[in-house]
Amino acid sequence: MNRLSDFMLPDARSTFAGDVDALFNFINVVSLILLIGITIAIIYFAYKYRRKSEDETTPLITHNSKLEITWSVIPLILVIIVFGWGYNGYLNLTTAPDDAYEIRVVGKSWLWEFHYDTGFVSVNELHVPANQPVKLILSSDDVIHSLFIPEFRVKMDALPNRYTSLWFEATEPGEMTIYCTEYCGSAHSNMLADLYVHSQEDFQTWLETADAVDETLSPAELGQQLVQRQGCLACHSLDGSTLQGPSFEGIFGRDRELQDGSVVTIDENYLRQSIIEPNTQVAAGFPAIMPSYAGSLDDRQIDAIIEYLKTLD
Ligand code: HEC
Ligand SMILES: [Cu+2]
Repeated sequence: MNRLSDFMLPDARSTFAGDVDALFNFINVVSLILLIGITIAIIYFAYKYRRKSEDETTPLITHNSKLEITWSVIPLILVIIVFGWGYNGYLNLTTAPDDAYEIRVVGKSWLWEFHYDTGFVSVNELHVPANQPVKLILSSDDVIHSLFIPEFRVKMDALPNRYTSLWFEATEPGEMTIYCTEYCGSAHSNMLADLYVHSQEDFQTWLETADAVDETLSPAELGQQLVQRQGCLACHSLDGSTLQGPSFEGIFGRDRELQDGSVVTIDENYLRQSIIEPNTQVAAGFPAIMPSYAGSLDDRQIDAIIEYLKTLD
């Protein structure tokens, strides 16, 4: 924190973050003044009107109109200011400009998918242009999630079977973290995404090349990249530790006991099936919570992931 406007909050990096902070600071300062004033008055009156002798009687006071009107009207004015200011901010926050660039966001237990107008989908990675309004249209595949970008001061629930939206305009390029702020199950705290704010030209370049295949990568290298980018590591470790799902360490060729008690050897077909239709063969001792990647990974990408998993021994 190096400015008053950042008090208790991360750097403000969207066009309306300044407004949100100003209101937040106003409420804090007013509360502080009232707290100090009322505390001093209580201590002072307790001392001034203390009982001074045994036979002193309390005077009978029923009311004092001037005082009562003052202590009703001052808080009323403060509350009206906070309401008006907050309502105005709320309208700004909920009304996206018509020229906003739209991105579809889907929350799943436990990853974030971002769908761009080119058809490209990125997982746990959101790319946006700076100095241009961006509108996120959110929904959830399962339970309620909530998307939070602290630096932009925006947060919105992602609900199953209903769309919600939020918008922002980033003031400068940079990297930030997106959080899920609705407790959504055991890997809730891993449900993070990286936010990349590019300059407008860089964003166009990124969008045009995002789904281009890097021909210089070997299948295993492409697979490694996909496993990192598709959110697999939120649930699968590479070091043998058990997260939500079994570790990928030494996975290929291992025996796998399934929920129905049968034992299979993990081969290419098992891996492929696990990625496309995870719930048809659920590993014993694990919940059937893996999202299906059918439709979001093509054959070439699935082959690459299998090649990569084979190298992990
Ligand atoms: C939300 C958590 C989650 C994510 C994300 C996830 N998985 Fe899974 N995965 C699981 C769970 C839980 C299991 C075990 C239950 C089952 O077999 O369905 C599993 C099972 C598997 C298996 C079978 C492993 C074994 O030892 O039997 C493979 C292979 C697999 N996942 C691959 C992937 C890949 C590749 C990705 C990313 C493209 C991925 N998973 C993303 C949760 C997840
Ligand atoms: Cu969540």
